[in-house]
Amino acid sequence: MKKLSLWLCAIALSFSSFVAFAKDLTIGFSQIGAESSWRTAETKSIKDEAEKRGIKLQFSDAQQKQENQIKAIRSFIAQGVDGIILAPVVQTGWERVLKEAKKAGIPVVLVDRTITVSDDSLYTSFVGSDLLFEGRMAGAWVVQDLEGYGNVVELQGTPGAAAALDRQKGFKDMIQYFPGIKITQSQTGDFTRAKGKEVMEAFLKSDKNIDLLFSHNDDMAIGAIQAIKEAGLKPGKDIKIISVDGVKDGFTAMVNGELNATVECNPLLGPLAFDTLEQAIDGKKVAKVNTVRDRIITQDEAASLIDARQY
Ligand code: GZL
Repeated sequence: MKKLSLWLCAIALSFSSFVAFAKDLTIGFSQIGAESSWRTAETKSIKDEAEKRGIKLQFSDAQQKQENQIKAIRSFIAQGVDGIILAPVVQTGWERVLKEAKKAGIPVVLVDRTITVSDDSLYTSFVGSDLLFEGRMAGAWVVQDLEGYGNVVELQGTPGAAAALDRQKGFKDMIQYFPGIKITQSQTGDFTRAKGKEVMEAFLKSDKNIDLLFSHNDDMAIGAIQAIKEAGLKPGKDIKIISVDGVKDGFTAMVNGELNATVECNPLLGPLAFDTLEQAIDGKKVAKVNTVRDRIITQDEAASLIDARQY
């Protein structure tokens, strides 16, 4: 009997110390904004996970501006948070503020977009998708769908964002071997529906000979679908469309036959981001890069998958 009560005490103690440990944490989260349904799904995942772990989350929405993210990080440092989660709007310009976080001994975990720094000890870890892979998957699908020949227009994401730069690079990596596939127009739609529609309208006005649209995210593709329909054309048929993200509205567009395929980019990064950050806070070694697996989803399988989608 005595042994059993000792065991029970030990288990209770270890559990309470874990809960106590997680409960006392304060984490700063610098989010880019709310430009797309993907972004709002990522924000929800991180907020829900913080709540589940009893972590106090200081949330900052940068309204797409890097200077607001830098201000937020400085404020987290001043508050003495235990860790920082950063979704970096663009790839460069982070050295100085990350040196300040490092000097303060505060680990920084990047989510969803990578950064370029001279010293990668300035951040603890990256958690997110392989954005280059996503571009390559889209490029491979386009080569096959166009059978090596066709005019492509491209809606780019936010200028300077890793998600735009890497998806564009990955796409070009694949189509470079097929000179019959030409990117005739390419412009940023800033990852938003409104801008995606506006830019697609301009593409259609200046060129009637468009076979396919490659959009760096579903939200811009959904805006472009509106523009294509208003131009009296059938999206998904007259102009094929492939995008990235795999959000619910992208699945609906595929079920409606207006989007042909999308490369999934999972935004539910909360659990992995906090696992990584808590290990770092606890002084444990963590992997520098934690990529989540993505895959391409095509129109013919969308109907069977849409009900189970979590975002
Ligand atoms: C990808 C992420 C991108 C999404 C867009 O990791 O940074 O930003 O693809 C979002 O929908 O706006």
